[in-house]
This record gives sequence, structure tokens and C-alpha cells, in this order.
Amino acid sequence: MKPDLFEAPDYYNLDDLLTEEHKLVRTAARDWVKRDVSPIIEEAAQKAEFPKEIIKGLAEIGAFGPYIPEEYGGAGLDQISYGLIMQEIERGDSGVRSTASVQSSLVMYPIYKFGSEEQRKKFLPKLASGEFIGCFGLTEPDHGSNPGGMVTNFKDKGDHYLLNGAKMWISNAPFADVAVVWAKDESGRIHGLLVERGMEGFSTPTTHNKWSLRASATGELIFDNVKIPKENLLPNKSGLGAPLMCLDSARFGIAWGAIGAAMDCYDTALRYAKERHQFGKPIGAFQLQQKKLAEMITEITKAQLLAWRLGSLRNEDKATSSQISMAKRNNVEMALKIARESRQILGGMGITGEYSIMRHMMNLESVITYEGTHDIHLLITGMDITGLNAFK
Ligand code: TGC
Ligand code: FAD
Repeated sequence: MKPDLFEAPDYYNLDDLLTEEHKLVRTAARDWVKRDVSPIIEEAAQKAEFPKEIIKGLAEIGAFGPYIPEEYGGAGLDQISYGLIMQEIERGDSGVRSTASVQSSLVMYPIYKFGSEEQRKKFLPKLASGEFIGCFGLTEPDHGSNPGGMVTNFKDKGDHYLLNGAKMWISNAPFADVAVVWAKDESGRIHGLLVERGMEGFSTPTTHNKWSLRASATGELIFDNVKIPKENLLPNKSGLGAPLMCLDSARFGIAWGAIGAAMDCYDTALRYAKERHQFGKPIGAFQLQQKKLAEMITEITKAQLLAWRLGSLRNEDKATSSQISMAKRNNVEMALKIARESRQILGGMGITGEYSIMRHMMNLESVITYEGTHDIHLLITGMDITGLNAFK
């Protein structure tokens, strides 16, 4: 793979909106991605292996629990810092950002928000340091966009719960130490349970043959009469709203992360367009290529503004779920379109692993599907503005 020459575009001087702390956090993440992710990520993706050696670095840049309070091992940062970290990581690879998103927003967040003090103390510091890796089991083979229909269930057996069912498409599952699993009790109410590796009847087979997010490990969670100690139930919230609150946080991170992937594709294509000559001049001198590049930077700038404003609203605890859906949907589609256009600018070279663009493009096909598909987020916006529910 070519050396990482990335230079971040900032067409509207958005850095002026950031604090010194935001810039420091971003620089740490950006430098780490250049040093420790870029040199190894292409090979990891080609081999379809999660590069476990980066876990320590992810913890060191604050990517595991950026906004979780420091007393539990988190970085105690604000939402814009969290977004910037996700942006920089996804600039390297969406699969690496996936690992960080799941750990932070889908595992640490529910334990922090809905867990007991004992659960917080037992799990959060180890998750923050990367000693433990977590995963989040919501999706099932027959219930993806409609998680409320889940059939995974648990029964109260007096001194423990008995968990049965299966989850599918679970990021980090093959090597996770702890899974936050959403399951129905005997009355059909959804609860979160902490399922630990080694519990009898719990297995995590790997999902193979992915053309997307190849550097992220995906698997199933299978529960065959798993005995769950009662102290492993998250006590402080139940109902579908609990996992959906976690998704709000992760979707926000994706809205920023997708900008990173788009920036990397744009920056690569811009450099290539200035260096590659055809018909006696740089291809960047042709109007058709300039149109592509000009539209890309316009869309990146709009996405940056959307993400920044959403981060400010989240810092004030004012962002709605529908606003988060709009940003996730817009920014991921923007990144996917930019990846496709950038790949064309590189001609044949664009399909090789010499450049990051094709990997980003394939990764983004998952990003536009997980955490709520492109269609689902449109319907959430539709419901918000009309007051009419298209799901029911
Ligand atoms: P609905 O009846 O509308 O709502 C059920 C309850 O939840 C409340 N609620 C929310 N609460 C917090 N945050 C939100 N965003 C919420 N949205 C809804 C709602 O008020 C209600 O509360 P209550 O007290 O009245 O019961 O639910 P529904 O069944 O009609 O579904 C709505 C829909 C379709 C929007 C929702 O199911 C949905 O978002 N579906 C998409 C599923 C999804 O995103 N799955 C993601 C799986 S995890 C993943 O992909 C991780 S990838 C990680 C990586 O690698 O980065
Ligand atoms: P379906 O829900 O079957 O959707 C199929 C199609 O139908 C889509 O185009 C969808 O938009 C459309 N559709 C569905 N309902 C409607 C409707 N009402 N109106 C119009 N169109 C509709 N899940 C987890 O729980 N944890 C994870 O860590 C996790 N990681 C993932 C990692 C990867 C790589 C992938 C690919 C997925 C992951 N997922 C995870 C699952 C992901 O959230 C689901 O794939 C996603 O929610 C869509 O569900 P589905 O694949 O079952 O598709």
C-alpha cells in the first residue's frame, strides 16, 4: 500500500469552531492512525483478520469510552471529541471504527447508563483499557430492522436466569469477553443481560465470506440454556428504548466516522488527479474531474457542519433521535458516493489495494446497512416530520 500522505480538508475553516482540547484529541488520533493503522490495515483486510495489535493504541487515544467519566476509566471528553476520534479512526478503516463504536457506545454506554455500580466497577475500567472487548447483540436472523420482534428470551429460575436464542451479525463477537445481549423476559419485556465468555452453552461462531468490513470480526451469539447470574441483568432500564438509546450514541459516532472515510477518499483522489497525466496534462485539469472533486468537497463540508452542530446539540443534551438519524443517513450516503467517484478518478489503480478507496467503498456498504439501514433512517425522519408512523 502507498505511504499515508493524508491531509485533512477544512474548506470552511471549521477548525475555528473547535477548542484546543478538541484539536489535541484529534491530533493524537490522527497521528496514531497514520503510524499504527495505515501500514497494516490493507493486509488485515485482505486476510479478513481483525488486527488485535491495535487494541492497546485504541485505548491510549481514548477511543474506548471517550465520554465515559474518568472514574470508570473513560476519557471524560465531550461529544465533539468523541466524534472527532471516530472520524479519525474511520479515516483509517470503518472496521476499526466499528470496534471502537461497539466498545464505547454499545457496551460501555449501556453498562454505565443502565448498569449497577458493581457492574460499572467490574467491567468499565477493563473495557476502557482494552483488557476486555465487548459486543452488542440485538439483531437476530429473522429480526434485523425490526428488533422489537426478537425471540431470544430468558426465564427466571429462582437463583439465575436461563437464556436461549441466537443473535446474528455481531461485531467483535468472535473474541469478545462480554456481550450486552437484549432478550425478552417471560412477559415479553426486553432487558439487557451481560453474558460472559466461558458461560456454559454460550458460543460465538465467526461469520466468514464478507466483502465488507473485512478487518472487523463479525459473528453470531448462540445461547443454549445459558445460566446467567441474576447480578448480570442491567437493572436500570428495560424496553426497546434501552438498546435504541445505545444506538443513538453509536449512530452519532458513525455520522462523524463516515466523514473520515470520505475525507480519505477525496484527499487520495485530489492528489492522484494532480499527479496523473493523460492527453498531455494532469487529469485534474479536465472539467469532468474538477466537477467530481468540487462536488465532493462541497458534500464533505456540508457533512462536517451537520456533524459539528449535532455534536453541539448533544453536548447540551438537546439532540433528538431523528436529528441523529438524519446525520447518520446523510453522511454515510455522502461517503459512499464519494468513495465511488474517487475510485473512478483513479481509473484502474482505484480497484487495487495500493490505495484505500476500494476498501472504504466496500466497508461503507455495511455502514449504510448497520445501525439502522438507509431506508429505516429515512422513515424515522418521515415519521418525525409528518407525525405518521410508516412502520406500523
Ligand atoms: P417504537 O415503538 O417506535 O419504540 C419502542 C420504544 O423505544 C422508544 N424509542 C427510542 N428510545 C430511545 N432512542 C431512540 N432512538 C428511540 N426510538 C424509539 C420509543 O419511544 C418506545 O418507547 P416506549 O417507552 O413507548 O416503549 O419501536 P419500533 O418497534 O416501531 O421500531 C422503531 C425503529 C424501526 C425505528 C427501530 O426498531 C429501529 O431503529 N430499527 C433499526 C434497527 C437497528 O438499528 N439495529 C442496529 C443493530 S446494532 C448494529 O447494527 C451495530 S453495528 C456496530 C458497528 O459495527 O459499528
Ligand atoms: P432487513 O431488516 O431484513 O432489511 C432488508 C431490507 O429491507 C433493507 O433494505 C431494509 O432497509 C428494508 N426494510 C426493512 N424494513 C423496512 C420497512 N419498514 N420499510 C421499508 N424497507 C424496509 N447488529 C447487532 O445487533 N450488533 C452488531 O454488532 C452488528 N454488527 C453488524 C456488522 C455488520 C458487518 C453488518 C452487516 C451488520 C451488523 N449488525 C449488527 C446488524 C445490522 O444492524 C442489520 O444488518 C441491520 O439492522 C439490517 O437488518 P437486516 O440485515 O436483517 O436487514
